Amino acid sequence: MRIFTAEGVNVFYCRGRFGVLASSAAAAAAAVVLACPGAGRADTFTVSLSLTRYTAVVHTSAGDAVGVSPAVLRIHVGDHVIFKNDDTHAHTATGMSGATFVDDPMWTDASTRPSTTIGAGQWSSGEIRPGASSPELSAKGAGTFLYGCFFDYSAGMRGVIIVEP
Ligand SMILES: [Cu+2]
Repeated sequence: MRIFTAEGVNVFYCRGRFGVLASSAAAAAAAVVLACPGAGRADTFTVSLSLTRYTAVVHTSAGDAVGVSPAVLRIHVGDHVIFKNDDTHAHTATGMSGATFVDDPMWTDASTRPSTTIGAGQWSSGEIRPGASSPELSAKGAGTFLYGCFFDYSAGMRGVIIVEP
């Protein structure tokens, strides 16, 4: 959620909606909390990784994806994501730049190093063993972020996370 103040008018943006507050900045802040359900509350989402379970090809804005559910996850800034391995061999969720799935994301061994945030460029859940889950990764900024499995990218194991303000 963000508050913009111009010419004495306070406009807020909250979970996909704009609103206007004509009161003072201090009162506006209090009003926004009431007007924006869930403001300041971070939600945690789980993405399941399994080439065995999710064989149906999902057409995303970035290209085709398999092995990830949901293939497109929509969250908000401040929310957290956990990747759970529901498969029989190890997977990762590793970030890449760009808006479409390239043929080769040019990952190196460092691309499997676990990070604490999801964002532009390189981030990763780290290697997740079958049945295990990654630590929580938090979304610090808005944007559309692509990722794939370090081991199974060429098999189409890919996903999209859309982080809204
Ligand atoms: Cu994999």
